Amino acid sequence: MPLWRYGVVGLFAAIALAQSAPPLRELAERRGILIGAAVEPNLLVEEPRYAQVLAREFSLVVAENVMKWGALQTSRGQFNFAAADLLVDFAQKHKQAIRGHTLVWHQQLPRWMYGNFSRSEMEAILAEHIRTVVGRYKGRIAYWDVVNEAIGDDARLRATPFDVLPDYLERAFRLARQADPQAKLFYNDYGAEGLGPKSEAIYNLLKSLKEKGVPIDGVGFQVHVDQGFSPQRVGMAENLERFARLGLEIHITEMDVRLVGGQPQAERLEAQARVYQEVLQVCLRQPRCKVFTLWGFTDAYSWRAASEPLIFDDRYQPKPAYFALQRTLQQP
Ligand code: 9MR
Repeated sequence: MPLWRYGVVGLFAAIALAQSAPPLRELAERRGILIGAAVEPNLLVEEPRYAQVLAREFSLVVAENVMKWGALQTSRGQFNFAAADLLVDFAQKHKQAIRGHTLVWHQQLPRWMYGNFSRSEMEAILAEHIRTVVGRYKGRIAYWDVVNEAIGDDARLRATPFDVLPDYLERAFRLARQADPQAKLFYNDYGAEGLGPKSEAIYNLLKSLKEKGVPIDGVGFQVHVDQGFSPQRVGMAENLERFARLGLEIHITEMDVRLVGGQPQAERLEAQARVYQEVLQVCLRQPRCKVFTLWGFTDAYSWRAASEPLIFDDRYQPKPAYFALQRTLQQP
């Protein structure tokens, strides 16, 4: 029975144990993977505890918002890198790898992007953005989410302001490759963890990009789920395997697990821990799965804070989900 089940004393014992065990990043390194978290750089400055836990536990960081188009290029041709730079400097200081998120997405675009641009204007806009952003961090960002969520929940390509450029998807990958030949380039999406029409559409898209020689190195599965999620039920291992067979590297990119339903809190936390554990196991068993990233790390600053989806509570105490990851990384 897990220690936290033994009330307050057990909880403190569990915390002491967690703190005496090596941090997650060290355990992950032994298993040949990186463990990551999404970050809001202002908190690195404002909240010492946030920075401390992030540096101790994680070997990869990704910007939750500050590297999105709308944050970087608020008006055309004017780039604001202050917050993104802060994150990159922090990561370098703490020997953390960096995921860049994200170059082409239909959301969080600045208003000016909705102007009626001609094909050649859009060509120039896309090229300038990717060259400027990827070029700035050349050699420092290991992975870029070049394209995010291009396939809708109806398994078809979404409508975006980029559509005036029919080949915008492959063009974005080629531009990113030119701007930083060392960075590994990813397609990233949610709701595609298991077998189903959406993951099928993504599979077909990436397969055709690969066949055309488009420089794409990997696929990111976000895993925004709730505590009822079962990787087995949706065929997650089989799904990842078919992407692996395309020669793609696989990352878990944005995992969080919402608490739902009316069970007692202790049971909900245990169910949440099981979901984290099972998804990590799927990753560890897939030789091409190299990165396991959470969308934040403390419930205090989750985009879904009310449903407590992360592995530290809002006072930075490790939750059962933390211990589940710790245990799973230690299992042979
Ligand atoms: O967590 C991000 C939240 O703070 C933003 O308001 C939101 C804007 O749409 O984006 C969230 O992050 C998303 C990520 O960039 C892409 N995948 C889904 C994430 C959760 O919505």
